Amino acid sequence: MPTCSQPKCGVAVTGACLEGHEQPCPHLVPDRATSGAVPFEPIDAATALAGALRPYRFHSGEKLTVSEASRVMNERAVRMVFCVGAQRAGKTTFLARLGEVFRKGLFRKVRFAGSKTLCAFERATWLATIPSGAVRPDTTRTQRRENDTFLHLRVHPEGEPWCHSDLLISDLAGETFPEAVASREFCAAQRALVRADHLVLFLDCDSLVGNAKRHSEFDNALGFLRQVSVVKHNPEALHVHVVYSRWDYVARHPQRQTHEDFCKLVEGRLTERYRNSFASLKFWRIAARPVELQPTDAEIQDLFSAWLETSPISCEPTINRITHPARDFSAFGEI
Ligand SMILES: Nc1nc2c(ncn2[C@@H]2O[C@H](COP(=O)(O)OP(=O)(O)O)[C@@H](O)[C@H]2O)c(=O)[nH]1
Ligand SMILES: [Mg+2]
Repeated sequence: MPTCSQPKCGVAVTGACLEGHEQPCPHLVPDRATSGAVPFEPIDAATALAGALRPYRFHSGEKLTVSEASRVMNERAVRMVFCVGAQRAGKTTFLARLGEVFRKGLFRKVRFAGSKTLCAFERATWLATIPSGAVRPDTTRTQRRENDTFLHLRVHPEGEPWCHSDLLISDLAGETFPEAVASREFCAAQRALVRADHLVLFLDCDSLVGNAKRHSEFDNALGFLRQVSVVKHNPEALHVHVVYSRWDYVARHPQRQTHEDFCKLVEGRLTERYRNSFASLKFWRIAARPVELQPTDAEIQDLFSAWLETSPISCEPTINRITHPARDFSAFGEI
């Protein structure tokens, strides 16, 4: 419908000209849709249909499921990190701290380039924030059903924004760690472990400084590494990082030296036993949320950088993606 340049004319609504012109009125403004002022692109029906049918996946922001992680791995090369240790060893807090360090731009050499799981990172940090109302910083307990779910991080080296690296990080619920130590079948069923490039084994310093728990903490580490060396198809490609977590329990202990010596002893025993079983075996001292001290951010960054130093498994698919693989959840290898 044409409109009129005269403000009081109702021709666009009623069709009646204000000045009574029967011929086309000189004040009329042509209808843009019919005048050809903005031409429409003719749309090929096949293209339109293909565009409409192509799925676009939105993520909830929560941890990725196995099939979502599988899709990410199918699209690009990914490093898989598997964190394991006793309940309350500080695994989730460590991951929350990683997210915080990135969010605050504190990382020295690496920059944040995206994450499909920002809500999950926020959730891990929430009870340490003032708005949460928690009396003191805490972390919600990781549930058993969260096993084989994944945090996602995409980063790039400082000054090289085109050079992306993707990481998927899984955190075994501490309540299931005793099962992992005791049962080979349980370990073999953890897809994050079977696919992992990096294993981060947490030894809780709160347990290491106590006579009652220190030996079982060490035995569990030995036992778990034994299971890993059996269930991994290629343990010699796995990088193992042993983290003395909640390190402030050692650092502010009156007998600090005694406990540091015990950690050295553990280090020696594990190295002697597993040096040749894995691609590498390194030890870290980390306090992600220490009492009265600063988080060991430098050590946390070094551990993260060590994950990036290894090459990711290439995802160049030689065959079509297998939508329901039974064995290989990266979905482009075995069925
Ligand atoms: N003293 C101390 N406490 C910590 C540290 N990291 C985490 N925590 C606390 O230890 C508790 C258990 O941590 P969490 O990350 O849930 O352990 P997870 O069960 O291994 O995931 C929480 O109350 C944390 O606030 C640390 O470096 N030092
Ligand atoms: Mg946890």
